[in-house]
Amino acid sequence: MPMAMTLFQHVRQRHNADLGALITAIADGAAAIEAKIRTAGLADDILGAAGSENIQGEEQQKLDVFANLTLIDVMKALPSVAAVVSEEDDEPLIFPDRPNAKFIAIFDPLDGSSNIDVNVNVGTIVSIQAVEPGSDVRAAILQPGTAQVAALYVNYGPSTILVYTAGKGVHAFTLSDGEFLLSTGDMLMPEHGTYYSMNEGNIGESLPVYAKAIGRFRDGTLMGRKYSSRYVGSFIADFHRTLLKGGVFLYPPTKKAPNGKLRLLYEANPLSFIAEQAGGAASNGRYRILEITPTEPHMRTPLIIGSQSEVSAIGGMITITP
Ligand code: AHM
Ligand code: MG
Repeated sequence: MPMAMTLFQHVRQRHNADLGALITAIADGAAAIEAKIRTAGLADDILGAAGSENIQGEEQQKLDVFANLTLIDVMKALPSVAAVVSEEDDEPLIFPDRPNAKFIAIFDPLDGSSNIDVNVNVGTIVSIQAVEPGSDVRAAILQPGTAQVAALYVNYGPSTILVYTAGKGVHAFTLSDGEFLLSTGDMLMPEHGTYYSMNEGNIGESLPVYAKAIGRFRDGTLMGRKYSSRYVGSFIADFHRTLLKGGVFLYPPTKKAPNGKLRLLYEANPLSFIAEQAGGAASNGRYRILEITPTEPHMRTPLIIGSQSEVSAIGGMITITP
């Protein structure tokens, strides 16, 4: 059997060598994170809390810290990277004296990290934005998601899968013997699915229109068929299922999180880019996610993401709600 294409070969062939080198460096970091996750139960220094909090006031897990430092190390080694912005760090890290750098990498090193201790999927999410050489890097961080040149996530599940887009479709690579090999090219999200995915514990804490929408998924009056519920509580796991099976994932505003819980720059934007490239859609209930102009690097957004039909059906209910 011929050897499947590697990630670097794929990105270089369809895009360019600089982007290929950056995505490959991130993939190398992900392979190192994967190795730690696989043996987490055997090593004292990996499971559990690190004893610190990140900028969001969330307790950092030891693996959060490891994943963050690993990704920063691999990216900072590349002269094409002007800055990195991480969920785990208050301030962007801007690399001085790189006048020709053209990428800003914005990432959530280990999403769903509260699931690590119970051996449930976690993920890495990265958004890669363009920056004009010589321009103001700090200002360029706050661009709408349409400025992304690439987005990727890694799903550390039963197999470790990296899914990326750089504006020419969505492609998945499976980690095998330290190398990410093409496993599914040109992925398309089904036009509709059979699952809705939401933390239903929040249903009474959110706007009534969301409870109505969920009720109508359940009784079949929204889409003409009844939906089942699936919710892992790890965004990457919930999104990956939605990409493959269709349907919708939603994290609405709640009393505790009035702007939603998920972060625009390193959670909603990259996965919205991937969703759209696969034929799906993403909105905050009223606007397309990719057109929202961020006001700060850690800003949050409500999110409805998945197949076109379900995302627009919920959007339609919100629009007609005064
Ligand atoms: P994290 O970045 O701190 O891990 O938080 C994000 C996670 C997502 O993976 C997931 O979709 C969401 O939080 C689940 O939140 P909840 O537990 O409120 O349902
Ligand atoms: Mg996260």
